[in-house]
Amino acid sequence: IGEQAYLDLCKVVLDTGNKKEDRTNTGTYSVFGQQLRFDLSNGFPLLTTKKVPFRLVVSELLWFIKGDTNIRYLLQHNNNIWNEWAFKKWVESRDYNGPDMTDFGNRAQQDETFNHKYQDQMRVFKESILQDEKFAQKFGDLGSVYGKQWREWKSSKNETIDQLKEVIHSIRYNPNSRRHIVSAWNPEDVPNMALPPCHTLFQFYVADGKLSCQLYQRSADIFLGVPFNIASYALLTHLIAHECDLEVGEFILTLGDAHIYANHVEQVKTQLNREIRDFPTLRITDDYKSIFDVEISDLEIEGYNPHPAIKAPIAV
Ligand code: DHF
Ligand code: TMP
Repeated sequence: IGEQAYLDLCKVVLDTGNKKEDRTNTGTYSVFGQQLRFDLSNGFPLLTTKKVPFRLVVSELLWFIKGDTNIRYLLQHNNNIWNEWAFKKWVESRDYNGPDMTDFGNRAQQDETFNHKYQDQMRVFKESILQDEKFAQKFGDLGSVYGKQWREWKSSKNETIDQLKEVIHSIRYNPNSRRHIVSAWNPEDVPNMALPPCHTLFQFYVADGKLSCQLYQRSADIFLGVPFNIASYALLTHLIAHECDLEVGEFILTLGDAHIYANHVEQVKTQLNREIRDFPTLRITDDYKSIFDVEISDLEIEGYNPHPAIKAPIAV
């Protein structure tokens, strides 16, 4: 339960994980099929054994909720977590005429000269997204990713399905339903996404006046992605509970391929040597009407006293 379960999972993966090559050519230690549970009434699950930047979790979740798939909104909120996947589309396009950026993720880590060139191009890219609306439309969009599937799933009859609105309606008016599901995995659309959804499908459950949520995550970068995913879905559960006048229950994270990248092993070992602290508390200001109107300033985390951040390269 809680943060200890996360650290235990890290240990299991380091001790028993399969050594497995992967799409990014980084190499991983991996296990298949694991579950973490968080009692949301026992504090907000923002990990304390390293600092997890809550403001980035918030702006990413509000971006999903808006149905936005363009990184421009994230950049406007100084959130850089999706840059590499939009950048990749740009440098592979005909519009790009700078130095060759093939395999930039790995080369930037191995070759200092190349890294400077990469940083320069990334700076140009970010400025163009922020300052040039046309450019942003063309190269800031990640395709039919989360926001699109949550809010505007296109049916074969060309209707639009707002899964998030519908699930909130069913939680409120038919709480006992076993069909409170939102799926981001749209097989027809997967080829049109910068990255096929890692958090694939989630389900809500209401009992005893409490709202619980379970997420199926097909692929889990345990060191970088999972701490964000836990906080993000815990926050979503709080927002929907608040909207439906429910208390919060549990967040359950079920993992498919749960992996630690080979270049995160030292960082994970550092984290495993740290003492767990109490989880912080989430405060939602009471003046917003609906989840679709929530603003970043409506959400605050109190009593967060984590160990320092630990840097690690992300596999692209
Ligand atoms: N690819 C991979 N290989 N792993 C991921 O976790 C991942 N996550 C994505 C997109 N692609 C991915 C979206 N979510 C960071 C965290 C979550 C995330 C993307 C990136 C990240 O780099 N976190 C850093 C801090 C970043 C910052 O301060 O800007 C961290 O230390 O938590
Ligand atoms: P894949 O598509 O080859 O599985 O690569 C996706 C990588 O990103 C994988 O390491 C999992 C990680 N990831 C997360 O852990 N959480 C996330 O929210 C996202 C978007 C990605």
